[in-house]
Amino acid sequence: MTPQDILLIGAPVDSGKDRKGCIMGPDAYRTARLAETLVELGHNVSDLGNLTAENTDISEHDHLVALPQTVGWTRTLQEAAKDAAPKGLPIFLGGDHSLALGTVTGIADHAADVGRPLFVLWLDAHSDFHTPQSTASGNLHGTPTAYFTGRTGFDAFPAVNNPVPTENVCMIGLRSVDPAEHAALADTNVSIADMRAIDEGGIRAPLAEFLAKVEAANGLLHVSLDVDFLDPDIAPAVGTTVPGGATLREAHLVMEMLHDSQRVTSLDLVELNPFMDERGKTASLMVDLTASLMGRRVFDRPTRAFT
Ligand code: 4U7
Ligand code: MN
Ligand code: MN
Ligand code: MN
Repeated sequence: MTPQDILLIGAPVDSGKDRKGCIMGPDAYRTARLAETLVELGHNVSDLGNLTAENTDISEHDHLVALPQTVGWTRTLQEAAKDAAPKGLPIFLGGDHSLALGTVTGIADHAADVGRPLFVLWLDAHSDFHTPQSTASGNLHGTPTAYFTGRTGFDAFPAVNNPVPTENVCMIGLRSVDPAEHAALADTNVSIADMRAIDEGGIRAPLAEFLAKVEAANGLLHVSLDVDFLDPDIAPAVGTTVPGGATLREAHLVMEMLHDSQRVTSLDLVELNPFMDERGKTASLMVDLTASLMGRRVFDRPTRAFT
């Protein structure tokens, strides 16, 4: 396994929705020994501590929850991502999913700087493809994929200089997509493996197809892992549970395939709400999944496996 320089960046973003608690996410990952686990695998790990959101002079919005704070976080995280990407593999410790408004656009600017295409793997129960106009809840953690693919309507946010083409985005695990998102996604080339597709054909095929595209384009790959990708029985530490999520084995397989691809260049761990956890089990599971992504194997595969 090739040792990597990993940068842990705490992003205690809690402005993307009404229910609070994701502010504790970064420290829960530290408590669950994320850094030590990655060091034991042979990586070089620096924990850069927690970021704080830039202040803005934007006013509160009638419908959108905590708009000024989320715009501030977006600016902060864009800079942090752009800064970190040339130095190693950043892992953004969330924080809710609105942090991806900043991380993905910052990484996209870095990709443009180095002249490589960026691909995004979105592991989530939700597509998060709302615009500030289409969201019924007003919760901005439901909007990052719309923002970083360059949909309009994000006037209060920084302009997106390098939108990620929709054909470079793959969503796996979907099982809660609002009608407005559904209609908007139909006009795009986003690859989607919803839970029915996974039930019928397995989780391996859609991921393998996407990874082949990343490989063929010599792309950078950003992975955004929302805790609710996982079934709430194994990952209860989320605000709103959506039943019928990925199993432990499916999730580890995804991570192991990502490791084998050697393509992942940045990662978000998002939506962990430690206040809702059961004796740290979700935080520990997220650490285990990150370990699989970074090269941990349950056992070395025999050279002559049964076929
Ligand atoms: B998450 C939702 F209505 N679509 O817009 C909304 F179902 O980052 C949920 O994926 C958004 O957890 C979920 O509020 C955002 C809802
Ligand atoms: Mn999400
Ligand atoms: Mn989600
Ligand atoms: Mn959520």
